[in-house]
Amino acid sequence: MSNDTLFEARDGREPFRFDEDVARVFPDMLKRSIPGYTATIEAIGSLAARFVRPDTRCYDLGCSLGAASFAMAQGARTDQVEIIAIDNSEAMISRLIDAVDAQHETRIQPVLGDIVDTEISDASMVVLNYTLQFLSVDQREALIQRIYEGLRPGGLLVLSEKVIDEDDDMEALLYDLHHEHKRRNDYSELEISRKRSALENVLIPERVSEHRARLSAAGFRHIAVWLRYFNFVSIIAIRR
Ligand code: GEK
Repeated sequence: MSNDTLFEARDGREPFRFDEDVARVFPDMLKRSIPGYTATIEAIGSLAARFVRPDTRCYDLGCSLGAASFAMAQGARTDQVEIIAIDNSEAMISRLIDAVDAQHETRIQPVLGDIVDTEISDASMVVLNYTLQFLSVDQREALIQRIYEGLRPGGLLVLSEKVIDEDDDMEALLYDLHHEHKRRNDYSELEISRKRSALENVLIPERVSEHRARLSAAGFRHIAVWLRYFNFVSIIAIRR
């Protein structure tokens, strides 16, 4: 696995893109940047064991290199499932195609596409692992609604996101703690601030209350935050 030294060279003035250079260092980048990332991937496997049903589909929306897809494949207690792994980054999808081939994981189907207009149907599990935050805010409601409609009764959505705290003082503290977390993971001050600039207006976090309201409005009646680590949360929602 290559180490993420991307922002030693990039100055952060170009908006962040999921290109070839990012794809090459991506596993290292996510593990060092997102507090709780490894825990979400583990939990997606456990949740798949409980929620994935035979003769249904799973969706990994904004799959990147497919970590959540492989976790669902390992956790699912059935071979009779299609795991549709969608991303609009060619660099990510071409690497995922190679990984799926290398591991002979025929249940995972990598798709190069935009999650804004992908059909979702017959789903027992849908994962949005740190992806919704990259859509413009006005596109989010329609996507959550389509996910709800595409889930079978009893189906599960996992939604992981960077969030803003409701309390301004706590937001400042959690922001600092995230910064410190990155420094402890060997990113320099310069790399951290350059990446922050590159993500400005690209990653748009919301409050947990906004996510809950959107999920409720779409029809989800059972919603819980199952993980929070500083300003990163993971939410589960079940369609009844
Ligand atoms: C993981 N879920 O390892 N359509 C499709 N893909 C998109 C779109 C879009 N409109 N917008 C962004 N993406 C992964 C990690 S990363 C999170 C997800 C992060 C894709 C984008 O190309 C990238 O691969 C992914 O969403 C976000 O569990 O980098 O913080």
